[in-house]
Amino acid sequence: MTEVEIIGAPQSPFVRAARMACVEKGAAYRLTPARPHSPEVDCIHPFGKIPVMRYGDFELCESKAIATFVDRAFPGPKLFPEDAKLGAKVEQWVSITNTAIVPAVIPYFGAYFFPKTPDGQPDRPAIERVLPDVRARIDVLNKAVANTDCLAGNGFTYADMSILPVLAYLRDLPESGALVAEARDLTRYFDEHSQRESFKATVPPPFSELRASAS
Ligand SMILES: N[C@@H](CCC(=O)N[C@@H](CS)C(=O)NCC(=O)O)C(=O)O
Repeated sequence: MTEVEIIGAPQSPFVRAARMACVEKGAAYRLTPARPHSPEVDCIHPFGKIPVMRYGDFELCESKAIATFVDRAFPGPKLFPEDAKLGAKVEQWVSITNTAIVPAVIPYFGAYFFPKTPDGQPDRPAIERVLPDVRARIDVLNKAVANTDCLAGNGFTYADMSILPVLAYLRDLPESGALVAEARDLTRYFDEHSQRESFKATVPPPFSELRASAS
């Protein structure tokens, strides 16, 4: 049977979301670890971003496109519901995650995982600078799940798969972890969905391994 090949570093939240989509659909897949801008990525993504995907001779890039393909190509629960309103809500939240949440939290993650400090310690000035933005995103997400089990209605969809890998990092880092802990609804949301097999089966190795492989 043809396997989906997800190519990218497992630490990337986008790679994890694509892998979660495969697990949720029950689609056989394998992960080929690769960094952004490596030859195996550059030959599929015009800007060298991860994840990219191969299925037989079919190649694809961009995490949402990959999840959409997996959703349509395999049986199993819909990651993007057919219902017009629910489907649109999934698109809405994936878009918000990709355009307003990830860009705001990436500098915070970078200050911990790829600090440009002389001793390699977390970049405190950068952390303090971006914290208000991080706090605002956590507030938005807390409100979004206040009266619902999932981001788009009560069913688990690709909207949730997009945000959970980001939330996992926010939970793990000190300042954002404290903010998430105060955000009761978001904590309930995370605690519930982090029990899913797709989440547990895609826990990434630490970022330090990615740094070590680059040096
Ligand atoms: N819109 C892309 C974003 C993917 C993305 O930005 N991946 C990061 C790793 S988390 C990357 O490849 N960064 C390298 C770069 O932007 O040059 C997707 O959804 O797949």
